Amino acid sequence: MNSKPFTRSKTTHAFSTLPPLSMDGKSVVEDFRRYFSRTLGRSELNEAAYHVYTSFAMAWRDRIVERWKKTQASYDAEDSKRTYYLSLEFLMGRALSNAMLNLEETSSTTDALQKLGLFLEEITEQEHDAGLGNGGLGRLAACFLDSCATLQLPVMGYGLRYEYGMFRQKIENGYQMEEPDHWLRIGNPWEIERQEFAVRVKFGGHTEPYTDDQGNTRVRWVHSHDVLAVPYDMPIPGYRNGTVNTLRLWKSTATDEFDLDEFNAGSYAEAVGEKNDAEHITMVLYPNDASENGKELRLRQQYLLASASLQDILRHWVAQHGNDFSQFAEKNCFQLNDTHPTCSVPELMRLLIDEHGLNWDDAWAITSRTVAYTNHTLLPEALERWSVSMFGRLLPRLLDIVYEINARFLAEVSLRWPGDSDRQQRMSIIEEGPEKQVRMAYLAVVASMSVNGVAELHSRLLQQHLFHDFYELWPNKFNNKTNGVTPRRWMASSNPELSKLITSVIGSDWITDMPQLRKLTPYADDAKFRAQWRAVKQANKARLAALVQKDCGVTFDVDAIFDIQVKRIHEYKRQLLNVLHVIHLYDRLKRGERDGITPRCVLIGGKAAPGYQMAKRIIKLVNSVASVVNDDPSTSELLKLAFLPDYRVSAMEIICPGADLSEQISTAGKEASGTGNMKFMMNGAMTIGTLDGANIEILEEVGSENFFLFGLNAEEVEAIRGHYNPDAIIEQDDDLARVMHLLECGHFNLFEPGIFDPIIQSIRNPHDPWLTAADFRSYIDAQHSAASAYLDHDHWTRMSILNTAASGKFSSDRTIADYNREIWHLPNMAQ
Ligand code: IMK
Repeated sequence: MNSKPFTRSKTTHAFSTLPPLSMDGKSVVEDFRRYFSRTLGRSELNEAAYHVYTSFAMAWRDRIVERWKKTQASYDAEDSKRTYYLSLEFLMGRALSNAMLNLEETSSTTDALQKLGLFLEEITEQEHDAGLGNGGLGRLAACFLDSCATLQLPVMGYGLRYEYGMFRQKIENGYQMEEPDHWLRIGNPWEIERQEFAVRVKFGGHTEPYTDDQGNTRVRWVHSHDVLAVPYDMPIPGYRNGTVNTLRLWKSTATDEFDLDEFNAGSYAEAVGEKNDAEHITMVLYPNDASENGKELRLRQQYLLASASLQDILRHWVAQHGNDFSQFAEKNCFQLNDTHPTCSVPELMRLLIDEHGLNWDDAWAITSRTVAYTNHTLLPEALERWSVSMFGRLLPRLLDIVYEINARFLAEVSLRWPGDSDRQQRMSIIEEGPEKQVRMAYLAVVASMSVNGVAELHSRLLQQHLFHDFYELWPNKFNNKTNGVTPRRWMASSNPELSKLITSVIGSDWITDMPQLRKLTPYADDAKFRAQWRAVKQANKARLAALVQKDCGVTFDVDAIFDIQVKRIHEYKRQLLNVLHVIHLYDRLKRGERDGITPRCVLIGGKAAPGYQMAKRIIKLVNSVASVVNDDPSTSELLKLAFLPDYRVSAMEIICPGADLSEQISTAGKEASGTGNMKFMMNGAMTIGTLDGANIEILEEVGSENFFLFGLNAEEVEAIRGHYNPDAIIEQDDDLARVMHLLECGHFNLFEPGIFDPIIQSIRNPHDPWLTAADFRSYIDAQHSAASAYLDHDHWTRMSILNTAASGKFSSDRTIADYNREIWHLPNMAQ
């Protein structure tokens, strides 16, 4: 690439010794004005809200860049061990308010802005969410980066710079409509393009043996169609500690070579067409959460990330150590965010062997000591498999290597279990059958030094079921890392009033030491503190009600219980069970049963994968039930239901502070962890939930008297299969029978007959994997307890305080400390 350094005299190092920028609000705002009027060339403040945001962000970026360069220089100087977090998704959300919080913005900024007639909140509102992820898995990656920078660990994220992030969801006539999310259209002030580090990535072609200068037989990958991967860096500031880490995102472009033959034959357009193909690779995020789709373009994305990132890391290694890889495994770690970046395993082998001349054993010793794999789901439909024929066509050299890894692995299996060919077949990385498949999860397990699940139950189920054979072979590889979320974004930034109240009684150290929240426990008995706590919650509910009014046109009364379920729409998450409860309440109200009914506002939000028909129908059902319930004057005083369109990170920042009740109602054994559950808990919501994922640990921390538990546990769910009879359950339960009758007689779809038949059938299906009818009764009972508990405001507020007080475990700082202590072993790098 064009990375020739600028010829310079000795005096030009003055470049790197610019005086530090002042953090004073007046100086920030001065810089903002200069960017606005001179760099962006704008004049009327009120005509260009977006440019106001951009120039304000640029002023803050300058202050981050100084710290960023220092941090990176210190990592290079120390030559410390590093971890690379490889992920196809980083759901970053907005950056500006996070940057201001972490750099310790002072109120003088707000004052200086106000002198110009500008309000900070209006400015931050202009920023478009960076929605480069689907849900929990992508947001976890973002929370982890925040914690790594806050704990001052040398960790770098590698991902893809999708031109289009998660689609924008519109609701028309109750149905989900998808619109493209062109988040970069108006520019992104938080990224720095680094053309000088662009790398070439190969696709297609074939492999051939050759003899090198020393007479060794080696392999080369030839006649490939190459694309160029260009990195864009985003800063990840730690919390008030001078550390700024890096998230490096790759954009694919064409190499600047044209097919000269085609070009000269007059096929100019065809020659340029190749450019187009290359640019498509990072065009759009696949919008599937916890399900795979097997498309070739997705495999191209996965390989682009793996190859570009590893080439980048090896280039950096060689620049510092030359071609000596003896210390590489001690100094590097690759954490795979699910199997999506697992091409990194054969790609690291390829680069070490083909490009750097190592032999197989040395390359494998490095790979199998540096790679670690996190599994994020047990759902079979989400386990990635690539057809061998497609894999070999696109990545011929990698397929050779995968076969070699498998052959050596199966030899190890047969030494451990001689003659057990069943087991060999079960454990093979290549699944035999009419269409041979590469099992990416097995490849990841075989190559990794660590395999972890994301909550205690999930990690246990991985060992007992999905990876049982591997657990028997290598019990020590397996471990748990219960997820967490960052308290900076999810409390300090999104709930400033609650944070202030907490800090007023226990000081501010909790922001980086969440277990300190336990000090709030005695304040649950303090009437004055409870009144303050409740006042904050009511104000947050008012803010949420305003959002619901604006985006749904539904009026929420802040004195009602706010009952909220926001997450991807998926059958296993059982939004349907939630709707059945709403129908049940509606039915009771219509029958005049008002005693003991607590006014309730139910909010459901989330996106359905565009190809997931059942999930889309559930959205339609929510909207249909909502219009009947909200429009009926005999029920709407006491019961409201709203579907919030376009649920995303910035919406959650308003939602979780205003929640009373958090719905975590998945079929036990199906939700690997959940992380929304943690955000609600920290902000003082009570959980109604099953014994699934991290709910179990939430219950353990807060105690069963402060949690509404219901439903079958994971063992009972497995035990019921084969003799589950939903029709009998419905017949024996009058409430459920009435709910089913309202659905079946078409009460919610009078003008669209039949549209909910597939949903009704799924509830009545004895093979319903999600067991909706099985948990109905205990769910209704738990909801009833929650409603009664809410009527005693004082008691509820007590429980709310105790939930926040018990939420310390669910900080991603704790999770990252666990990863570091047990897997990464990185030094703390105080700046
Ligand atoms: C999610 C899980 O569904 C959540 O339970 C978990 O909290 C979160 O990951 C973070 O660990 C997307 C996925 C996935 C598997 C595949 C794909 N698991 C999760 N999102 C594509």
